[in-house]
Amino acid sequence: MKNIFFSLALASGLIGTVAPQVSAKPKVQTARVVIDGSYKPESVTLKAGIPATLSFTLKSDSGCGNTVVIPALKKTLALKVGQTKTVSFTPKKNQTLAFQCPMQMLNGKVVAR
Ligand SMILES: [Cu+2]
Repeated sequence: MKNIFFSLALASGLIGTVAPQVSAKPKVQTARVVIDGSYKPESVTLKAGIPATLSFTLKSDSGCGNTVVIPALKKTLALKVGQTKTVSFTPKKNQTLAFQCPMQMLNGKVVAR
């Protein structure tokens, strides 16, 4: 990645005018959803292009809400009370990812900007 940037920067004459930003690690953004009969919050906003970790914590027995389905990621998380499970992905710009119970009675979403 660094080499590619360097070559591009050289080719486009950027070197000398813009200092390359070489960060040690890519940033990771995190978001949490608590399931307590409903999703709290029901809508999560993430930044596009930055790796994200989204966690679901089951606070109380929420029936079929104990299972979270994220169709866009082909993920199904089965939770026990007190348990937290996470999914990791990199949201794309203007992407909306739904998360829901298997019967789609509980509905939440991740919006990437
Ligand atoms: Cu349901």
